Order: sequence, then structure tokens, then C-alpha cells
Amino acid sequence: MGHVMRFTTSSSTGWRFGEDAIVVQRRCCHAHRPRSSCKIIMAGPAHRRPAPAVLLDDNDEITPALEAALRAIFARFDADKDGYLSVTELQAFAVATNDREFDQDTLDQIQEFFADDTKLPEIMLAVDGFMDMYHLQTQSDEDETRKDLQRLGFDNQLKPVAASTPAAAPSSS
Ligand SMILES: [Ca+2]
Repeated sequence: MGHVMRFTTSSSTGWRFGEDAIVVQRRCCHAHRPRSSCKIIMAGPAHRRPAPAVLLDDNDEITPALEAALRAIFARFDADKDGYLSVTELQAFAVATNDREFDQDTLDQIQEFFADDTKLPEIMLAVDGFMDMYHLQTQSDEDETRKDLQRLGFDNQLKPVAASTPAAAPSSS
């Protein structure tokens, strides 16, 4: 925490280092450190930012942090709180996540692979199926899951971002 960087914006380059950073740079060069290490030090606040939370563990299973986020998302879209996402609720989730409803192919896949068998032919997705759906997506495209989580109001530590959480929402914890 020794070096507090001050950045000032410059209309020509976007970012311009403030005086503190220049002093650090001089120290680096004086110490004959390789140029790359100067850059790391000068990155300032960025290098203190924690790494993004892990989504899948060493066994390729969903981590507890991801599971908690997914359960919170499921609960948010289970509008009637019956423990299932109906097609209507799924479509609200799809719009919130991707700006458009699921097409018929996707609904067919959800019905075939993830929906509760006992509710067929009605598509009713229980939380386990929702988890399986995200497990599969995360295994094939982790960035897509991260993008969804961001859209749904979670930071890269999988914590809800305060601004996106409705103030009136009752806390269940
Ligand atoms: Ca429901």
C-alpha cells in the first residue's frame, strides 16, 4: 500500500500519470529493475484488486460461491415462489440476461435435459436443473457465465452489487 497512485486524465492520451507515479518510475529505473516490473508497480490500484472468484473447482464442480449466486438468481426469477421456473419465468430470466427470450430450440433443450421429468410436458425448471444448466454452460464457456452474472448484478467475487439490488427486496437471510 506504500505507493498511492494519482492519475489525471488527459484528453490526448486518455490517462496521464501524476507526480507520484513518475517518482516511482524513477526509483524503478534507478534500481535497474526491468521495465516490466516498473509497469506492475505503476499499475497501482489494479494490482490490489482480488482475482475473480473461481466458478468451477478442481473437480469441475460448481463452487459454493457460484452455487449461492445461482440460487439467488433462481429465487429472483421464481416470481410465484413455487420452486420452479415456468416458461414465463424462464423468459423473464432470458430477457434480463440476454435481452431476448429463449427460442423454441432452447426451450426444447431445457425441456429435454433440465426440466423436472415429473412435470413434463410442461417445462418446469427446478433449482437443480437450473444448476445443471449453468454447470454445463460454465464448463463449455466460463466467460458466458461471468457475463450473465455481471448482467444479473453480481461482481467478479460473485457478490451482489448493491446498486442493482432492489432496496425494497426483503432479506431472507
Ligand atoms: Ca415459479
